[in-house]
Amino acid sequence: MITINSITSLSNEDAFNDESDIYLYLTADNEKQIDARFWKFNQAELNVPKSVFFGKDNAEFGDHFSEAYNTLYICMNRDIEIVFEVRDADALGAYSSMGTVSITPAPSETIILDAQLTSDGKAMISAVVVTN
Ligand SMILES: [Ca+2]
Ligand SMILES: [Ca+2]
Repeated sequence: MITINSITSLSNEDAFNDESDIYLYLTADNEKQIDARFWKFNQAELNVPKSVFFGKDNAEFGDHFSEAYNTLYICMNRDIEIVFEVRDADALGAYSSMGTVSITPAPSETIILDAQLTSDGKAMISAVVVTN
């Protein structure tokens, strides 16, 4: 179970210091689970955590969810790698990576990312991953 609480931009990735248009690209075992269709926030101010709710803000597919939620239930094999990548969306499906956080939870483990810096320090992720 993966709950995404918030994403914070720490870097303006667009030209002329324009604010990043952040979304989360999440893979489990190299399979895409979450992308800009689920949630995106355009023009995210620096250092302001943005709460993630699927379908809200600037999600590319709009709000097709019956209620506000931010938890994904996926079937995971043991010891698979989950990669959280924060991206700045650009035109025509292009993007700039704002770094990754990678975890490989053990069975029955709870991993809490509490404003975890991404690999290049351009964003922070708050999320909780619980495995059975
Ligand atoms: Ca922008
Ligand atoms: Ca952008």
